[in-house]
Amino acid sequence: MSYMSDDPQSQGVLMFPMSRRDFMKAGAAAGLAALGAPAFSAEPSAGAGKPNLLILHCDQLSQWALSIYAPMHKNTPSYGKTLVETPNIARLGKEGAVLTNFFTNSAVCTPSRGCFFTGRYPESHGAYVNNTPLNPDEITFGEQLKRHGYDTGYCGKWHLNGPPKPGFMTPDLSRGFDDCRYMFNRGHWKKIVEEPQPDESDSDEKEAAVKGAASLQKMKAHYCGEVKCIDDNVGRILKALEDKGLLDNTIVVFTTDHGDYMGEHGLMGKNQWYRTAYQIPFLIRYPKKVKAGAVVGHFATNADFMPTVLALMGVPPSGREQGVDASAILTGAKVEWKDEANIHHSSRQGAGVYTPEFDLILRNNGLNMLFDLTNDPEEKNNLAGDAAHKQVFDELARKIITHNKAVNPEAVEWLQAAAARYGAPPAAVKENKGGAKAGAEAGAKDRAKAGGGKKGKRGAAGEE
Ligand SMILES: [Ca+2]
Repeated sequence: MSYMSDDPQSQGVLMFPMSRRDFMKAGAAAGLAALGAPAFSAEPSAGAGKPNLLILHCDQLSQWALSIYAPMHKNTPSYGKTLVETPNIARLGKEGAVLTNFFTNSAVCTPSRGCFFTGRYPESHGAYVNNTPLNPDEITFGEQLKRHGYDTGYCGKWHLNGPPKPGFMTPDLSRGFDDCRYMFNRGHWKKIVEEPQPDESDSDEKEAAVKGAASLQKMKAHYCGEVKCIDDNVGRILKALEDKGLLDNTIVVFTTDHGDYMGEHGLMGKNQWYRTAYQIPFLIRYPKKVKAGAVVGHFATNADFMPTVLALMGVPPSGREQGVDASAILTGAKVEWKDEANIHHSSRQGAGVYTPEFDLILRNNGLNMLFDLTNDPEEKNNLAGDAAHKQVFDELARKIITHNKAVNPEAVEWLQAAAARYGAPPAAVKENKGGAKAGAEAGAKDRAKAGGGKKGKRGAAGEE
């Protein structure tokens, strides 16, 4: 997680009707300043009735790290505690909607961002693993908004242009985001200043097994400090928009590319198989269409974002999107809705589906994973191979295969083979680390193919 006020990798995406300059000057000045770019100053835009769009897109931010979400995880005591107060981010949820079941389709940087910006799944948009560029013919929502009269801009990390680091972008590379002066491809530049605090940690033995409770506590403290920094600057952005009279005509979205394991399952980082790195924050404020205080429990994913936000803005989709328009679940309209999130691991050795009751991951090594969320919300007891759950396993496996036939046909053969291995011994937690190793190895091959960088300290197919 990496969004800091004095940190050039801080993230944000800006879309404005009519006059980008005026909006940047008037509305997003504090936001840009918070994002590490210079402030602008001038008069507000008339806006011509069309909504502005401001996206605050953090890197590696877990739901449990935000105070509006933490109480919603009361059934998962390993991460259902408020560790840091984030009132400004909470304001977006109180004055707009908070989505409790919003997921990334892939829990690592590049593929997640590809889904978010194109509305397509990783193997379809081409950026399925870190440091691999989008296919040349992908259309981002930035490009689509530009085609429909919007001025567009992007500040911060992009990570969809291959290996260059930092790789400052130019308009010919920026995929529809015209103002790309402060848009760079990848890299993390954190600045953390420690101030000793009283020990209020209740780290458990499992966490201690990761690196030692003291070390974990320190990492959590750093993480929460960065989260607080983000929240302070979200407050500055909202105040600036409010002061200029632009807030209510601006769709403000706050989300991230993926979450962060902080000791859960004995893991650190992301890009594994468990839900907590995939179930991410998503808040949206737009009082003209989104009712204040709405808590939306329906499932939606990054691949749904582009068709959804375009629908809210009255702009047609590009026609290439694979995700679905979820605007009805935000506006409260009655709609038939399928509560499923499709998961694509960047190793291309695992694919899954999350549902309200069960999560299933099919893996090419046969170590499938099935969890009963009702009775095991922290996903500690793998039921793959359990005779009593064969019916639900088969049903979910069919969903995974059907989805992948449409968006990732190369995987269908091994997915069918994995689904047929129902009798295989269930994967224990330590075996999952083996899975992570397999993922890291596959990711390393992919990076080599893409000309990418070194394996990150925490392994598992890249560290961004
Ligand atoms: Ca990331």
